[in-house]
Amino acid sequence: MAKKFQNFINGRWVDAASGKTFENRNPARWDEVVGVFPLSGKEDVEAAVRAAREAFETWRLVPAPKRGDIMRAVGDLMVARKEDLARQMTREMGKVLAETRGDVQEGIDTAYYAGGEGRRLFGHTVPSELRDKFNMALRVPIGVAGIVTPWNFPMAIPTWKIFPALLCGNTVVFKPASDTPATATALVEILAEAGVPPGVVNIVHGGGGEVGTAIVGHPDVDCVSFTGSTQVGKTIAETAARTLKRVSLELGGKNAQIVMDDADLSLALEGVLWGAFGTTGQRCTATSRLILHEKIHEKFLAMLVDRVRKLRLGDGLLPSTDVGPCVNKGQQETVAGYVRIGLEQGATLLTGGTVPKGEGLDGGWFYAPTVFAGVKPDHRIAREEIFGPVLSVLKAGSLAEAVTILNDTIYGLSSSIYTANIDAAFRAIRDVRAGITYINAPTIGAEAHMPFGGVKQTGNGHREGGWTVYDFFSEWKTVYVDYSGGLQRAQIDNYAK
Ligand code: UN1
Repeated sequence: MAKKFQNFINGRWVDAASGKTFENRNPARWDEVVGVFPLSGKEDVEAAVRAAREAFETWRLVPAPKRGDIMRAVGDLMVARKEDLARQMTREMGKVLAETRGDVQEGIDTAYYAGGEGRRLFGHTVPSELRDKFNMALRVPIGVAGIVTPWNFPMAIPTWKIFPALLCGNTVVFKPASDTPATATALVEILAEAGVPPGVVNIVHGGGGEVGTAIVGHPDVDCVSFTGSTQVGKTIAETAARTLKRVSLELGGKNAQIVMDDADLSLALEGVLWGAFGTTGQRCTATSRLILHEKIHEKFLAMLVDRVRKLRLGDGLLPSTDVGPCVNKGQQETVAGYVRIGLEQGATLLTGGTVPKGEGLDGGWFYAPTVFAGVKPDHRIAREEIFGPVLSVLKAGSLAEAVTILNDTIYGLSSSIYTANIDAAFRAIRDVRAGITYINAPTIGAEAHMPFGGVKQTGNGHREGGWTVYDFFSEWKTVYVDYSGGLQRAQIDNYAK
């Protein structure tokens, strides 16, 4: 019998009001059911929002340093359970154990950062233009935060949002991706165990159409933080606009790595292998395009294809595996669809392009690591996010051309350049339009204490991570204290004549 999971509403574990459920399966071994989860609907969201609203009135009064203590306890529990969390995560979404351990570690880092922030949450004191008057601006919580997260970073991304939201004094209604509900549940168990009071964090499992839409549209949800596709992000922004709620969107990417002719090619090779095929290419930050200087184009391609052919596909729990499966059948089909489009539009398939067969592969949603060369900037595989193990290689004759190609996308999340030339590196830092630029490092590898997010249609201007996410989850309250005992008039008294 598969393990049965529940929603967590107002401090109690409960089934969906409808009693309906859905299964979550291992993408590497499709016959293995990881768990059975509540298929929730509007009613469940209603109950969760009500609980969060009520709990807000007490949680907002808990001193921030005390909330920080709870965050540190959360971090300690995650450290103690790191290995179990990582294994469960690999079982439910497929990426290799080294990466799921990294995913949990990103959550741990975020917890301890939030712990410290409890004693900061700095505001400002500013001189008043009038005598005997004191001006300050304080951070105050917003209210109920709706948190809607994807399956590719089942622990890290929820923690990026939930920990700062809580630390600022908000309460949370959390809808995790239906492909990774077990990791999300484990996170909520930890929060409850660490001392987060009933109603402060609520989890409602189910589909985006039902549960996600209900959260985003709910008038009592004050802000929404979403990571996922650009298409869904736009719908969320439209829906949220009706109640004028604040929305943070982390959406698609079409990230590129440039390799200049003066680069250390073996370093650039390790970078692109990790950036393009880590997490089976299923990262918003994945390297989806490789822009090679024409002078090293042939040589680098030969080095690349040789290594890509040697990548070992398999169950992410096995130490021999380099690349795990796609998260589900739909994602595998999307990848296969883009490979067909690449061929139709005239790109050259150098390796991959198949659903691999063989022992350990037949029962999962695997796709062979794929490299296309001869890709033109107007090809769809150079423009659209694929979210799978497919790398499109383009050629450039100069730094300026490489940067123009890199920028020729509706997205702007991550970017990378390999060069030994410091001028080229700084020109790239200045001219590349992306939220994140790596010099001599791959497009993936964001650290929890740095701002994370993108420009153009990757987002709507907010940043997660580091100190910047605290701006999203708090409001500024401006306070004027007049201790003159009389009426003082700004703009007027000082300029009476
Ligand atoms: C994502 O792809 O959605 O930099 C997040 C990275 C990770 C986070 C990725 N630390 O690739």
